[in-house]
Amino acid sequence: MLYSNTYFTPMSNLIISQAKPNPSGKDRYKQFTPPTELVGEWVDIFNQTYQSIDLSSYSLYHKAYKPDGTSEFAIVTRLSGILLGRSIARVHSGDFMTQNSMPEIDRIGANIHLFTGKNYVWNNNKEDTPLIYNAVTKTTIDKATYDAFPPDGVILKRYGDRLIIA
Ligand SMILES: [Ca+2]
Repeated sequence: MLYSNTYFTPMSNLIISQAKPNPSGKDRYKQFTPPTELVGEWVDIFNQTYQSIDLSSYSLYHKAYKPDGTSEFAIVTRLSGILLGRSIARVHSGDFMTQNSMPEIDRIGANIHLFTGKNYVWNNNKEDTPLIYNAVTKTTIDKATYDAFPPDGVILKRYGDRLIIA
């Protein structure tokens, strides 16, 4: 798996390496959410170590805003599966989809694909912060923030503690 070492990488075993928080297209058509657009909303988690990691100890969180404008971290999904060393797990919104059914941009660049089973979750009109939490040790493993209004269909890259347009 190609992974650029030019990214700043904190000394955590798992890091948020990329995100595509705004799938290309309109996202919603009245009540209908096209599955091939929903699967295009994702966050990549990179195993920086050379050992396999059991992801079931970890959960993915994001910044949820309340009506008064304040925010708090809310769980997106519990993770699952074994992530091999130097490999990437892509956490997609929506239900399970075979790789053959995914648009190429959402399929390539990841070793395993996980699904939240939920609707869109990553904020578009406000900043958001994917965060990896170890529920066993009760520690935050890594987090990275992107600015409000991420461009349509763009993969944000990790730089420092941010996810930015490369
Ligand atoms: Ca969109």
